[in-house]
Amino acid sequence: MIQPDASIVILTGAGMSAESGVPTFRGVDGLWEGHRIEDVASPGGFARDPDLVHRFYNLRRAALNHVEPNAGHLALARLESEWRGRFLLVTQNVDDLHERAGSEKLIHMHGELRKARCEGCGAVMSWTQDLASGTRCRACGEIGGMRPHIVWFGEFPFEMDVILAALKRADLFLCIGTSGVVYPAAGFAQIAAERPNCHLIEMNLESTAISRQFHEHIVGPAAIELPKLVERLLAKR
Ligand code: BV8
Repeated sequence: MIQPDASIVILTGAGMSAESGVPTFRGVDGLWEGHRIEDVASPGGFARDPDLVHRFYNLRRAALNHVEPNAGHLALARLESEWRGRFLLVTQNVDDLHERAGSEKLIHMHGELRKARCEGCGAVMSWTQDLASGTRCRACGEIGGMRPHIVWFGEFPFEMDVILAALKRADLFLCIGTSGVVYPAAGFAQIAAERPNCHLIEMNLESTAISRQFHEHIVGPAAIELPKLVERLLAKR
């Protein structure tokens, strides 16, 4: 029974954006143009072949111009705006569909496709065009230091302190559309479960590497199941 003033923490993965037409990682078997994604989305991969990595992100950034938030994104934005208790949405996704649906209490723990960062001066800036090795930093004017503002494999995810604090006081942990393979996100359910009365719900098309950690499983597409779950949660107020 989720109280109306309960504290909710939500984690989303690539399955959240699948019905918007954004391919999941498992969907491509973790490969892109024959490269293992861990090799492309890594500091080593960027050092070895920066233009290959820029191309990987340029294609995905450009694809964002042709996708829209789905009913699942809109349902989470509605829950945030109408929920009286604490609310935090943590996404592993680097697309901007949650914010375009209206979500505000949102952390992109793995970064954002539509942002770039200068390794020279550290500036993070909104970026919708292509990036390349010769791109000049808009802040310091240097060339050669620009990279996607993305957390690669082997790099530290963003705002882990805020996320861990929220998990430790969560009354409901809802995990949507993630295969539960990538850490530390895959370990969040275990942290939430340490709080005695926290209720854990997993929403996915299939069981995952972390399914056994959840009390409740909603099997089905997020764009269909999430609006129904939000309706249920808000009806109890
Ligand atoms: C870290 C940005 C230390 C990039 C991403 C060995 C060697 C080296 C490293 C490691 C190692 N073992 C473990 C590690 C750590 C590593 C890791 O976990 N590796 C894995 C491969 C084993 N992790 C890291 O390196 C992380 N950093 O550990 O730093 C640290 C430790 C603790 C605390 C602080 C620091 C950094 C990881 C971040 C990497 N960057 N993204 C980019 O996007 O290009 S990860 C990227 O892949 C995504 O962000 C996402 O997290 C992950 C893909 O996972 P999912 O989102 O789950 O997507 P997937 O396709 O797998 O699954 C989709 C699911 O949706 C499926 O279950 C499917 O059934 C479901 N679905 C599909 N359609 C729908 C649906 N569900 C509902 N409705 C639908 N319609």
